[in-house]
Amino acid sequence: MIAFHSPLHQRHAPEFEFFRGERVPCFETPARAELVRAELVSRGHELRAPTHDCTDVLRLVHAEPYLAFLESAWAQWVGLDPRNEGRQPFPSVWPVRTLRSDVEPDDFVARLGLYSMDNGTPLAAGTWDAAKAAADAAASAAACVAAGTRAVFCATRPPGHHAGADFMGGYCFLNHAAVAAQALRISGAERVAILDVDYHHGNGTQSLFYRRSDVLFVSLHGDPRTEYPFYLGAADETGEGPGQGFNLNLPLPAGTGGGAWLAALETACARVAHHRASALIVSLGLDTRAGDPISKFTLARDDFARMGARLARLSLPTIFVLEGGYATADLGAHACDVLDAFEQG
Ligand code: SP5
Ligand code: ZN
Repeated sequence: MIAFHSPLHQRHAPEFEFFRGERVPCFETPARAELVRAELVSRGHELRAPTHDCTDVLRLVHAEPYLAFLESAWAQWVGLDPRNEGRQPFPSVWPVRTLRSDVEPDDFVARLGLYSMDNGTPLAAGTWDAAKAAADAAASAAACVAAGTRAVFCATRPPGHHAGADFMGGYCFLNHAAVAAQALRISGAERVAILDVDYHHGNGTQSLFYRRSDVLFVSLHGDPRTEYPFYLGAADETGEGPGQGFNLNLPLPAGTGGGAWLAALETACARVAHHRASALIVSLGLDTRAGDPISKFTLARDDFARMGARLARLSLPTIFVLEGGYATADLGAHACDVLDAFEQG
């Protein structure tokens, strides 16, 4: 399978995040994409650097002020104090209900809060370069599929599915799956489906397409009553206005194993098939594996090949986009098990 990857992904390298009130090393590390890249090479997949600049598509997915903030955020942070070069910025205040979110404060940390959904998404010097390269990979993958390629994988990081029109969150900055979907629409696909199999609900992707019927969003994830991102992902979220009926959430309890997960995948695939899409985008989170350090499903190694085989039976041109997955040592194996089974299916 063709796999897009850039050395720029390594440049997003924050050191720590907060976990249970303490600083801990980031779960979302440069090593993740490197290990996936290495496994792709060893299994004979074809690696390519991104070929397309996604800028025009990015403007249709994300709000201009958010893009402007994100692109210059690190320079602004260091501009406040040269010693900030060795410090990570975190938001500490957010415009929740009753507060205004239509005015950009001058204060940097206040603006960071305006454009963040959590304090768990650290920014670093190379964040923009890494995320932009991942969005370029998504646009490049869409170009491949539009030209007739059966399947493409974006071996990219940071992940993207928690990022919305004007906010970052959940280790995500730019929504690459949404970029791929929008790029496919521009290149002539009338209907596109996004299937999100990450452990965490893809709140950003859902929100971007919630009022649209051309892009179906289907997600299997940990029940938000107990799992991140908590405030979106319930089964009664079915779309709004013209998008009514084009959003399907299948929340599953923490502890769900391969059998129940694959049964839910069957329901998800039936909905995708019904959409009669001309292409599929899979938000491929691999944090569903038993033992993932921040997630609570218990899929076994073999379940990833089963996933790939089932997705192949949809018989759709498919773009896989890497999302989460923090059991880093097995990440490449899990990704390639999905892709290899897909290609054999
Ligand atoms: C792309 C993706 O997978 N993002 C996930 C972001 C999750 N951020 C919240 C992490 C908090 C972990 N809490 C886990 C408690 C385990 N005992
Ligand atoms: Zn996740």
